[in-house]
Amino acid sequence: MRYGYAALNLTLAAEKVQVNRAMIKKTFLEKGIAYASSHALANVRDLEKVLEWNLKHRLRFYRMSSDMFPWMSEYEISDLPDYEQIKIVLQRAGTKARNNDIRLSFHPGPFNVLATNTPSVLTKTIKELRQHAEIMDLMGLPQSPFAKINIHVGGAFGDKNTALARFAESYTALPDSIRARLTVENDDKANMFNIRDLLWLHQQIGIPLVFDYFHHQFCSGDMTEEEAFSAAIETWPADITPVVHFSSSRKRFEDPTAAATAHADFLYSRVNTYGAEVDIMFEAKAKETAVLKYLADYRLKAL
Ligand SMILES: [Mn+2]
Repeated sequence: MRYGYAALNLTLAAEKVQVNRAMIKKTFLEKGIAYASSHALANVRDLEKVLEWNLKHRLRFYRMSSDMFPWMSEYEISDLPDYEQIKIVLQRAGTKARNNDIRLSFHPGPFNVLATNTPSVLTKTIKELRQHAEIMDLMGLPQSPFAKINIHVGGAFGDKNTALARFAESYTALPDSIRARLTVENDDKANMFNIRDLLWLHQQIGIPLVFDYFHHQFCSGDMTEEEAFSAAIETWPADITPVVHFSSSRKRFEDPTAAATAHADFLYSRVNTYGAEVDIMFEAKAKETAVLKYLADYRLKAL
């Protein structure tokens, strides 16, 4: 069982270790890819420091920031002036991950919609997914859902079946480096995609499903948590530990005025894995501090 968190490490951020140095579009247009390149190099160097910290605290699951390369949809990573150095650092980080059984993943943003019916959105989505896969390839991470790239289906517009069919069609045409890593997650809105919908997709194209416990409360498809959990983890290849997402309600535990779907800073209940072995991605706003508190609260030991 691996425990993980996403992108920002708040403890290290206080020491200016940062994996997502960004810039506004105007700055990017003025300063060009040389500036983006120096940010990217600084980001991947700090990725190494985050992995080192994670290892020290035995957190062997980590979602890398999609913002390591600012405005990457506007260029090719290999065109960056610091590409050779970036490559060396990424290789080193990937080797560290492999040698220490650290699982690394990505979760590209919601604007990546394989189910879109807008050709320009599909083109941009494929480029962005390809670049996520390229970073993983540079790190030497496996082309399998062990190094998963997780997305949502999106693009329902009131017609989920058509969107699922479009997703399947786009998926089938993807290059191996993306397709072999892609996973899909259940949504947090009743009119979006629940595990039942995604099971249909899995039957068509074989894509593994990431079960998000919190989302399931808003979009259950009339499945119990255990039914949805069990069905989702069975979609994974036998030799790869399934991933689940867990978070607590901000509204219920921290701020009654928060949106119902908002994630809390910390984690307020213990994950029920129904006896199965899974890797847990904690989506808590207090990041690694929330995970360490969770482990202490429930007297769990990360190995
Ligand atoms: Mn999630």
